[in-house]
Amino acid sequence: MTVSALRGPALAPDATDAPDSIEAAATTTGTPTHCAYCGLQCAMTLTGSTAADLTVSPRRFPTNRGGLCQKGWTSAELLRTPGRLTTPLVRRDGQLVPTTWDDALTVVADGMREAQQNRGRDAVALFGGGGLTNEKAYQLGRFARVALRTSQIDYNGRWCMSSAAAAGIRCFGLDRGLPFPVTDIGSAHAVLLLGANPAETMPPFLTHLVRAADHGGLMVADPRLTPTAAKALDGGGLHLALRPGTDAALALGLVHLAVTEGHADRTYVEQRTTGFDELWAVAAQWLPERVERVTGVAVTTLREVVRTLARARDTERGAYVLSARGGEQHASGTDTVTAFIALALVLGLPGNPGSGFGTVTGQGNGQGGREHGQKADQLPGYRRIDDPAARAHVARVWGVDPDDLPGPGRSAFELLDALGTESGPSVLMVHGSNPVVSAPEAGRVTERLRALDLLVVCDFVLSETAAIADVVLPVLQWAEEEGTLTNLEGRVLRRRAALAPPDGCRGELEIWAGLASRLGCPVLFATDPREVFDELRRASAGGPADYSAVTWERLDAGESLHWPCTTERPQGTPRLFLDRFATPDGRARFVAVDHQGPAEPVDADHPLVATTGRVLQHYQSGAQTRLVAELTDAAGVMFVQVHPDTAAAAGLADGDRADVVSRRGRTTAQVRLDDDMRPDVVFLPFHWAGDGAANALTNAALDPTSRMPEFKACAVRLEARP
Ligand SMILES: Nc1nc2c(c(=O)[nH]1)N[C@H]1C(S)=C(S)[C@@H](COP(=O)(O)OP(=O)(O)OC[C@H]3O[C@@H](n4cnc5c(=O)[nH]c(N)nc54)[C@H](O)[C@@H]3O)O[C@H]1N2
Ligand SMILES: Nc1nc2c(c(=O)[nH]1)N[C@H]1C(S)=C(S)[C@@H](COP(=O)(O)OP(=O)(O)OC[C@H]3O[C@@H](n4cnc5c(=O)[nH]c(N)nc54)[C@H](O)[C@@H]3O)O[C@H]1N2
Ligand code: SF4
Ligand SMILES: [Mo]
Repeated sequence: MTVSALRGPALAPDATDAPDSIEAAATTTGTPTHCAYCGLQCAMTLTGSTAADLTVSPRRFPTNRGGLCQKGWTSAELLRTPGRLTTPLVRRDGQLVPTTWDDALTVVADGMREAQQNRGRDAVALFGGGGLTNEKAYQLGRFARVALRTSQIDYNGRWCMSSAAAAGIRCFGLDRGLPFPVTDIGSAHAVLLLGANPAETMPPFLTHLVRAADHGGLMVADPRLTPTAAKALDGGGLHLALRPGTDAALALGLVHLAVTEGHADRTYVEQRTTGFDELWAVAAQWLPERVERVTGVAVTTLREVVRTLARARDTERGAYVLSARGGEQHASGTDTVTAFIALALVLGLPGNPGSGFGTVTGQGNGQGGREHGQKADQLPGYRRIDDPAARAHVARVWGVDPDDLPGPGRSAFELLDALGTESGPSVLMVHGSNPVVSAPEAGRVTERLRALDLLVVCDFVLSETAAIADVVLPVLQWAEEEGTLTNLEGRVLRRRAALAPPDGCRGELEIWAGLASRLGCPVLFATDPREVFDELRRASAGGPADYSAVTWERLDAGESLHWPCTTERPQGTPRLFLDRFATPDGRARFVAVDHQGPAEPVDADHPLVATTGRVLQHYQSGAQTRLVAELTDAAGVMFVQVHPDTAAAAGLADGDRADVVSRRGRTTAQVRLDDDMRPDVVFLPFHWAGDGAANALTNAALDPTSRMPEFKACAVRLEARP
């Protein structure tokens, strides 16, 4: 797609500079809510009373300023898709057949009980998602720890934000993706985007980059010339076409230049940080010429990046460093983000009004979803499950004995990889993820899923994972249920029901309540989201992500509330770290990390680096967007983006069908030639299934801290298909 395409349909006609409203209260003319998909959580109004006649119109809101992307515009299609599940399905004689709710829940509860009786509590596992509302993410964690008393719960945020989160906690003492409102970025004259392609992944986000782009200050580090990088070049900014997996070297080289060329903010480093000397011992080794050799980014470009950031800072026009999945989804992603933060710290950006460091959260509730306890090592309020004080507090709210709460469980890939093994769970229930398509080494994961005694999938469409399940429970979608989400800025939003739930479908709160009572759990599970939210507020009180003063009423009245929002801080905290960081001494930490590079080296058999990512029209595993005709028509078929010389060397021309082959699998894709590609890199989107699944190739090498798999670099070769 071209950059000009984004200026047209991606943004609504009313995306002007008029002031943005904050949150809207419900009106009689429609239901104000937020998009079904990504973490920007664009505001929209839904009009109509049935799925068939529901229409979407964009609503002014700070994050989207009246804009929506093509997925947002077409989001109502999913509410009326013929592919909608409306009856529970149970596998009998090899076939998924319709059944009653009572039967399906009995099959699930019996399977869970039997597995736990025979093999212990950890025989049952749960897998959640960053798209679940806050209430569902919270209740899923509670269901695991209280009703099942299993430690085996994790979620797809491990694929997404875990490295950024780990680095944020390590360096700032707290993880909130953007520690400032997204609109702050709009006044900056310099923005360095590291592995982010918002032109396709969050088009309305571009409105916040216009000023930087117009001043030649938009800089994009991406192996590909993406529409975002093209926008930077259009305005006189920079594209750093680095080799995949070399971001840490890039960051350390930029730190080196900031210091040696006199751009470090020495007062800030002295007063607001610790650990600079240790980090410098590493960064001093990253001479610009060495960085150029490793990354492929010219020394002159490196110098220009540092100068542009420092100039914007010095003239008080604002400079931001923003990270997304490109640099993060690696086996060394936590260290890479740590190095990005070191760059921001040496320049004195974080915790200064008008400048800063942030990571761009991806999923609709990617922020809230990582705070409320669906993570293996976590309790609500972003507390650690191995902290005795946290256990005591949460157990009190839940009305259970802290000693009965399980400890930390396996991380997402380790959990999926253990399924159906002797020591691993034999029952899995999935909420809001499609791992057959989206997990790393998806072939291996699919084998593990098939080895389960009981796979239960809750979804509203028959995803590839639902299709191999033993029980499929049809749940409600975004516009059919009430809830809250927390967007990429840590702002809590109301998602509202615009439609009555379709016959035959049930909300997940109701499903967990039904299972808990069938399992004989003496503790009640509320089914009203508002009641669950009130309990979540109490459970989060005193934790890092404290929601105690966020009430449903305040959200409904249109207040904008960023966590932490407490009785001491009832207006919430749009900007974090202005006075102190969330570390014990209030200072941000430089941590001495070094460049490691991709886990898997290229060799003669697999000479190219494959990286993966997204296209504008498809969302994630594609289970939802592949059902929307307008999106599938525009996106076309599964492709591999290749430099013409690389294709020619493999005997391939534009439009040919090729196999991309890694040490783990093979993916079939249409060749899309692109003169701007690095000849040593190919790119594949991961939205397609079956033969076209990019995750047949990827490498599940895990980051030692975050347990994030290496989605963004594996060694491959191209083969022409006969
Ligand atoms: N259309 C669309 N939008 C989405 C989503 C979607 O599926 N579709 N998903 C949402 C979610 S959950 C997320 S997490 C976000 C993700 O949002 P982004 O992070 O913007 O998306 P990606 O395409 O995964 O990766 C961004 C870029 O990283 C580049 N890249 C690859 N390898 C490297 C590397 O080693 N270093 C660097 N610096 N860059 C590299 C890729 O070429 C790609 O252009 O998008 C959200 N928005
Ligand atoms: N190769 C490669 N693989 C990747 C990535 C990459 O960049 N490259 N990115 C990774 C990232 S960042 C992410 S976030 C993951 C995402 O990948 P997945 O975890 O597979 O996420 P989705 O495709 O969003 O899956 C959501 C499923 O849940 C359903 N669903 C939506 N809302 C709900 C709900 O409220 N309840 C229930 N029960 N179901 C619901 C949808 O219909 C869909 O079938 O993919 C990861 N995989
Ligand atoms: S940018 Fe994200 S939230 Fe906004 S309309 Fe598109 S998918 Fe929805
Ligand atoms: Mo994500």
